[in-house]
Amino acid sequence: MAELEIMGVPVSNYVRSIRILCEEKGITYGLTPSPPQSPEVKAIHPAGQIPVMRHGNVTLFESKAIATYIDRSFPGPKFIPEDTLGQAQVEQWVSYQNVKVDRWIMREFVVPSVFFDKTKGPDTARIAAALPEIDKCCKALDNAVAQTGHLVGSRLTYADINVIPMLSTLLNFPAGKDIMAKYSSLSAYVARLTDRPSFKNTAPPPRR
Ligand SMILES: N[C@@H](CCC(=O)N[C@@H](CS)C(=O)NCC(=O)O)C(=O)O
Repeated sequence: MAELEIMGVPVSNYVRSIRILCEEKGITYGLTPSPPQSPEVKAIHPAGQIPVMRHGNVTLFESKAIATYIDRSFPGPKFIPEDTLGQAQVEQWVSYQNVKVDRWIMREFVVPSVFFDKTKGPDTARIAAALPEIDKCCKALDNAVAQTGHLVGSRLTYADINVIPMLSTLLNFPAGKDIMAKYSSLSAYVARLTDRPSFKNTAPPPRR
């Protein structure tokens, strides 16, 4: 089989989710640390976003599509259930996470907290406005994992793998820790998932 190549910088939450999936499945893959909007990424993703994937003659963009391809094409445990309901539930959570959780945690909170014009400082109003929305996301996720410790059924699926890099990043910030501390089931879930070798093996290098 041709080698699987994942393209994208390791700090990206979506790149990390794809890498966690590969680790959980025991797949050997190459990581090319291409930034968003680089020529090689734009050659595959029309909007220049990461991750993108190359496998022999196959190229794909959008992390959920890449995850589906990898889960179905490679041997190892399945992280997208085969049954219709389980499959739809993974789809449901991944859509919610991409539209709400990624938006409020990553785009409206983490990114403006870390990357800002040094002469102006961070946009504190924008960051503060994200906090109640992050709280709503955490409440919904806490409720969802309370029964089985997972989002879909009672085992790890791509619904968990897609969200864990977002939630673990939230914990790097005091305001994020305060929100998480309100939700005991979600806190236990994050602690368990971040203790897995797949999470530890995909840690991005520390920021300089
Ligand atoms: N829906 C896309 C989102 C990917 C995404 O937002 N990637 C970010 C990095 S985590 C990116 O490329 N940002 C740069 C940009 O949008 O130009 C997916 O699931 O792959």
